Amino acid sequence: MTEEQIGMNEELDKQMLIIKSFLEHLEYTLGKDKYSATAYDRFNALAYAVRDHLVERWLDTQQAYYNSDNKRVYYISMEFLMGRTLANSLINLGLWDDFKDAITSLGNDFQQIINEEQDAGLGNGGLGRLAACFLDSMATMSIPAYGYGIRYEYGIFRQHIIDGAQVEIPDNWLRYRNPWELDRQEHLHTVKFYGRVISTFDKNGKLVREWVDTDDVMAMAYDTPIPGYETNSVNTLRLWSAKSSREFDLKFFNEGNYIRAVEKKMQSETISKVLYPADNVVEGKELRFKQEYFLASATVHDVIYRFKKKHQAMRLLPEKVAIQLNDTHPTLAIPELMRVLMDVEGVEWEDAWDITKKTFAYTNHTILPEALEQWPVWFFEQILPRHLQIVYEINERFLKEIRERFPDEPERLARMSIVEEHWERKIRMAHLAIVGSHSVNGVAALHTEILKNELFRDFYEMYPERFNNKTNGITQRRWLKMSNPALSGLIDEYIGGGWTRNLYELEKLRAIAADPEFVGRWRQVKRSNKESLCRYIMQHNELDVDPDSLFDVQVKRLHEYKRQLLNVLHIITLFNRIKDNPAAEVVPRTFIFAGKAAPAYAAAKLIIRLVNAVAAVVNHDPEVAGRIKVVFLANYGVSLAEKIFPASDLSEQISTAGTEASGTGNMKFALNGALTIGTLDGANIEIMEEVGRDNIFIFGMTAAEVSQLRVRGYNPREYYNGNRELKRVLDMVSSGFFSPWAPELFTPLTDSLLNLGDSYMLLADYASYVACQEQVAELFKHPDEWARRAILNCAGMGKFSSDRTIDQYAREIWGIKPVDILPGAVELQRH
Ligand code: B1H
Ligand code: IMP
Repeated sequence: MTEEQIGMNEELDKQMLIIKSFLEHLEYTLGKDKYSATAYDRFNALAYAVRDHLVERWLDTQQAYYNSDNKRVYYISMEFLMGRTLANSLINLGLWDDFKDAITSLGNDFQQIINEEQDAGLGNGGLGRLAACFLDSMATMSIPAYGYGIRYEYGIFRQHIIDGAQVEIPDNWLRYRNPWELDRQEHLHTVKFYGRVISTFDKNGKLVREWVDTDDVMAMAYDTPIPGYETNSVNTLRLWSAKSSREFDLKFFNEGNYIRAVEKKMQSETISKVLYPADNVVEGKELRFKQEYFLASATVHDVIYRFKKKHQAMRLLPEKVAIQLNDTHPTLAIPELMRVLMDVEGVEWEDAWDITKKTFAYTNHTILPEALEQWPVWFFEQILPRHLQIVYEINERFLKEIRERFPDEPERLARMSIVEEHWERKIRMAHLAIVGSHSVNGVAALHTEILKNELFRDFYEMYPERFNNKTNGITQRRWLKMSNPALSGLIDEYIGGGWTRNLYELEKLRAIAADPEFVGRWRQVKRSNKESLCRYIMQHNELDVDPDSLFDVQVKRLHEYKRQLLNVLHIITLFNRIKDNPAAEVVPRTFIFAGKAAPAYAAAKLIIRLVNAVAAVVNHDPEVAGRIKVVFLANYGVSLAEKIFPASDLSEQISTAGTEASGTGNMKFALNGALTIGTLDGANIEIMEEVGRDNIFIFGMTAAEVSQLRVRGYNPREYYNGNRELKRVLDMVSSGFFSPWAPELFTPLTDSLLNLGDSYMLLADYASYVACQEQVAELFKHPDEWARRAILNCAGMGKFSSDRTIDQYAREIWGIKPVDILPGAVELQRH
């Protein structure tokens, strides 16, 4: 046989093995034959076949971590927005082509099977997706890491748009099987709630606390393997599910009330039922508080259990364990570790506190006041009485420290106290997180400066060495290689595939950004991605859109600070200009929106209705003649995002400066060759630094100007009265031009701008936004120049790989080194 023939034979063998595995899973795991198998069965059979490839590396990885005994990191987060897993796993394993060919050869539509998978939507938006990107990067970089979260039975709701309004449908994603998870019946921890604390003395005369008469809930582990890209490392995402404890409440039995006893057990399982669907807003509900403690407690148990397999002395904990808190949501882990160290392990306060501070690090993701967690003291009194004692003691010692450091500034005590004393007493979770950690980081340079100089200024003055920045990033494996195969293929052809592991290699594109052949190919790719999105829009919105029009896209959670409404004001402005002068030359644009509003957030839901109402008018106006169209795509999530970014020309990142901590969608757009129109907010600033001021459309006030204007006194009416186009637009909205059937429908929106202070200063930025959009339109008339700048944007994205972010966390916060996983090295030991 020739070498070529041998190669072909090996390929065939590989394919035969894949086919065999797929068919066996269909038959033996799922109990189906080709007659009874549904499309979803085929997806599951495929997923199991892929999972089999992960398991060996997974066991090897875990064993290698155990043997090396390197320091490990625990990333605790209330949210992991993973999206789909199948295609991503195949790409990370390097098995995409083999599986595609094998499954297609059986007469299946591979893409259709992939589309059968449900999104794992266990998160709201950026914060949850960041956690998912971090998992990918940590595995790719062979960092011994674990994700810890909650296995919500219902993820983020599915959004339907009915008569222009959002309708929420429960996301019962576990109703069908989840082939990626393995339940770990043996990893079961008891989480205590309620009860009371008794103090006694042990035989040495030492004061000991016992937390008794508790209501217990079991936390059961479900593990999902997280494969790295082109590596043997497979890490673990462990999600906790609430199960009732085995002991029934004897009281009910004695009363003969068996059903009541079972009911009570069932109630405890509600803890992991549902994800709270508000992004950047806290809902101060008791169930949420219990969820947070449930995650914190089960995870701390697990950390200690694993640590103790190798070590006895608790003071070694910070040398072996780093715990990263994804915002304050898991901060109860701090008093929980203190409790376990003292009440269970017998460690003295001073040592326990030293261990705790060295172990924990806290990431802040927002400065919005409505998103800063403060839990009523009475929640603690009832639900976590022992933790309240501990938090009080932490606070007393902390206040003493402040008094010593700043003896002449008594006002500092109230400002910095962990306990907020006004009206209802509350625990400020951010203060607890800062005091109990050795590191506090923001998620973009500007955001970290705001933390240091404004929100946490007092703390920065006291502990300057704790504060540091870690600008967010995204994984290029999912957000370019997987979701935009045409563009990644083109990039590979010109500069090779090294960018998948080192995103800075995209810099090589700079040299060919004006190369006519490359630019031509680049434009073809964008055009064909836009055509697929057109087909999607036709299917879902029954709207015909022009793939040659400028795709102007704002996709993200609906929130007033993100200013989708400012975008709408611009659309109406263009509409008016066309109506005034139908013959004028207009650059055709398709405005694409997508995003979910928190179910209780009335203003955000009304903005969705306005977008759809404006769409109804604009899209069918004969004078507009299709030159501008407005589309709201329902049910934005990871999978829809993967379709939209590759097809976008213009990325809208228009939050009021100083409000968006970082943003990560901004990075995904630019990586896929969209130009950004944005304010100097969050990571937009760093994107501008990387791509160059000439290659981004910046408008509006800076964060400093926003603050100054607020201090001077902001009067939105000045802008309204001073700008005829703006006045006309707002008058149309408030007078029912877009809602003749209910003329007052949208007045709450104009009221909030004109009469309630326009908190996010849309009116102040309107003129500058509209002018900037004129520059956008002008540039779009020169498609090669547009493409050149888009290429330079892509070329400048090196910094925004989550690999870079994770490398900085690992070196600068965790002190953790990678552990190389040699394939099969430990296999012999295992058997
Ligand atoms: C972000 C949140 C958030 N910041 C509270 N804060 C939540 C706050 O359920 N809750 O109670 C949920 C989410 N989410 C986002 O984090 C920021 O707004 C983005 O700017 C940032 O890019 C992202 C990741 O750092
Ligand atoms: P866990 O994450 O602590 O459950 O452990 C995961 C992996 O660590 C196991 O699958 C083993 O590979 C390794 N491991 C844990 N405990 C032991 C042990 O006692 N001996 C050898 N390997 C262990």
